[in-house]
Amino acid sequence: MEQDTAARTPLTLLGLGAMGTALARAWLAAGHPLTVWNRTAARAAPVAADGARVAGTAAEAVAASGLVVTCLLDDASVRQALADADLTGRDLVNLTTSTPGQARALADWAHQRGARLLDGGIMAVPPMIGVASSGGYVFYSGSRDLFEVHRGVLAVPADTRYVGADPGFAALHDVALLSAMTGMFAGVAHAFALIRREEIPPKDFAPLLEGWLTGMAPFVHLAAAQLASGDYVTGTGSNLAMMVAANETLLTTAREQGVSTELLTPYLDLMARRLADGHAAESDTGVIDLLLR
Ligand code: FVH
Repeated sequence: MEQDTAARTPLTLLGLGAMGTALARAWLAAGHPLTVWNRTAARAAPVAADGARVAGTAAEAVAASGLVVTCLLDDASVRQALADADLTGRDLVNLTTSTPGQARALADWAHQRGARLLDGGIMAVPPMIGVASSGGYVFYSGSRDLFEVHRGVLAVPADTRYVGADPGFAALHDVALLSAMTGMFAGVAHAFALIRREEIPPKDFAPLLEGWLTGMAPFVHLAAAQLASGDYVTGTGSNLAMMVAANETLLTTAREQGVSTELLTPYLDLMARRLADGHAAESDTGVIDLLLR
């Protein structure tokens, strides 16, 4: 995180939920003059006590600063909040979780109303905001020049990662990482379910899970190299023929332990399909091709 003490940019923040409040506190702590608005006015009281100016309406908040950040529930709430505001000449930074398509459409919508838009995807939870060592960061996409203009103030709450001129790219990176996390959580849920009825303390099992998942994580680099070359065999240590055979053990163990296989079977079925298509010597990188429609 950076903190440009020489230039304390005034800015407006719409949205004081858990994340918006954390962002507000970080900017106030760094000395940036901050105007805030929240649909439920009472939620502004804590940041007002920290020095934020509270606007009565979203339009009034937008009028207060050239840089306007939105951190609201979803795309629809951003459109609603900005509906009556004059966006002429404003630089909007949308930190609301969106789809790539929503981000692109919002950039067009903002442009038609005389504003420029950067879209962001927050890879952090509220306690990580404003904490330099937390590892949290925010993806940004849209105009590189616009990003550079506001880079200093945007870097106050969390590190920044610019990922391209396409306004949808921040959302795409965000959702891709969240999707991978969802798959990991599904695996963790299944693993805990397998041991749940045994005398294995979950607290003893948790470090084993963490270590194994951490050890397996570098597979992403093999997958990336294989996708780049189109050769899914070179570098493969565990081939599909072996893994599909081993998958029977995973399924049978689940049944023995009285655990549903519903989290496992979608992925195992794809592996079996790829094997049936004649790719026994590959890693499971080929499953990625089966997902593309
Ligand atoms: N909190 C988290 O862990 C994640 C981390 C990654 C990024 N997400 C995204 O950040 C956006 C905001 O999340 P949040 O945690 O602040 O969410 P809430 O605490 O539920 O606050 C929601 C705010 O949105 C306002 N709001 C909702 N609907 C409307 C509307 N129609 N018009 C205007 N404002 C609206 C709500 O206002 P109120 O309920 O207090 O009146 C809150 O300010 C989000 O995209 C996450 O996916 C957070």
